[in-house]
Amino acid sequence: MVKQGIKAIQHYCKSLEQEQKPLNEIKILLVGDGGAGKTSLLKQLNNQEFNAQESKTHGINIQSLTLQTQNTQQEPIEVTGHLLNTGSNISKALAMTPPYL
Ligand SMILES: Nc1nc2c(ncn2[C@@H]2O[C@H](COP(=O)(O)OP(=O)(O)OP(=O)(O)O)[C@@H](O)[C@H]2O)c(=O)[nH]1
Ligand SMILES: [Mg+2]
Repeated sequence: MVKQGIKAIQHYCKSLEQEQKPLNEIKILLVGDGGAGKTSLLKQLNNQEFNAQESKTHGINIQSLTLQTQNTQQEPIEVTGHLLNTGSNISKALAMTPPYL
């Protein structure tokens, strides 16, 4: 392409721009004390049944859900949410981790 000159490179860059599409994905990290209700909140968002005897979460669980919303032009779009649900030990470790890491 370099041999073809600057015009060919500009044309290639322009074609890349046209192929760009928004990902429409968000990541949400749920942290909090053990028993705070993180898993229950997640189940509620996922239309799953509430369990008064919910077992403790170990490590990190990742669940995805699709949300219907609108973009800035008021057009309907789908956004995929990736919810990272942490157990209390991971929550504590994250709370002590500097935010720039
Ligand atoms: N009444 C009521 N009880 C709740 C609510 N959310 C959670 N609970 C109670 O609190 C318990 C613990 O909730 P979890 O969702 O497991 O809490 P968690 O933050 O995920 O806990 P870990 O996984 O141990 O970190 C549940 O089993 C319920 O008994 C709520 O909105 N209302
Ligand atoms: Mg939990």
